[in-house]
Amino acid sequence: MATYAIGDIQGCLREFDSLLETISFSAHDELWLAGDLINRGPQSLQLLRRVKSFSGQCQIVLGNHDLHFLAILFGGHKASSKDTFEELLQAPDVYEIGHWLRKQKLVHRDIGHIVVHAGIPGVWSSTQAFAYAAEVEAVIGQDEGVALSADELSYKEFFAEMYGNKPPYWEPSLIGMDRLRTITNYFTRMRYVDAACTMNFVEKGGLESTPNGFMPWFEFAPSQNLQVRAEKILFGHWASLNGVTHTPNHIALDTGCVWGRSLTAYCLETGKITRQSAY
Ligand SMILES: [Mn+2]
Repeated sequence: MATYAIGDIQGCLREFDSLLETISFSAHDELWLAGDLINRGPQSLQLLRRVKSFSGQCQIVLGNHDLHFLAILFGGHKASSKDTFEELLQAPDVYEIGHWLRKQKLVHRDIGHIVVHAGIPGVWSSTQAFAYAAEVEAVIGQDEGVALSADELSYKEFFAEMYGNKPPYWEPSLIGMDRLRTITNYFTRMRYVDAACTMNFVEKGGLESTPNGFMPWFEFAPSQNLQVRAEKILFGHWASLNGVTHTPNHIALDTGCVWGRSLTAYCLETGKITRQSAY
């Protein structure tokens, strides 16, 4: 039995299938998917149907593109001209898929590893990160028709108000949608942060193009009252890193398959990396 983490598939079903074949993925193995399962690539609908059929042996964390689809389906937003999941939105099973997808997590942890789409800010311990993720997961994964108190948000309200870059940094005193949006942005959109762990939402380059006053989130030095994180972090989202972080405890899984490069599988037990070139 082995556990494999795979980064941003973005609808690249053919490469995903080929990669599973190369690693001889079997019914005894487990798959961790680091989010952005869909969008920009060609087969979002078929990819989600395939992954949904694996549910017993697959851990999924949500990425910004997955949340974007949910915000269109449940939050009243419109697709943009760059989106490629029109077939998914028109599918007869789109609501079944959407309700299943919104029950997935933002972070998952096991055997000394954490998987997350973008990252975990250095101002949070792992325990805090899981508690904050649970606050968002409780809202977006809410059971249909559940009775809410006046100060509780529904999942539809969350998806309606999800977009935005503010507040750009964490404060424990944040409440309501500002709090949930900031938590969600750290887990699903973060790349560079400054010394106050303020997110930079503009730059998307690699390590060599780090903007002045910022650093990659995984180089943020935790404050003295935070323990050094015990787990290795597996993350996607940042294709321009092309798998390179220069730190042994942060594994970048997004190697830009949808941009014509490759899809990466990382074996948690052995550390072995397997790549499938884009077709
Ligand atoms: Mn992403």
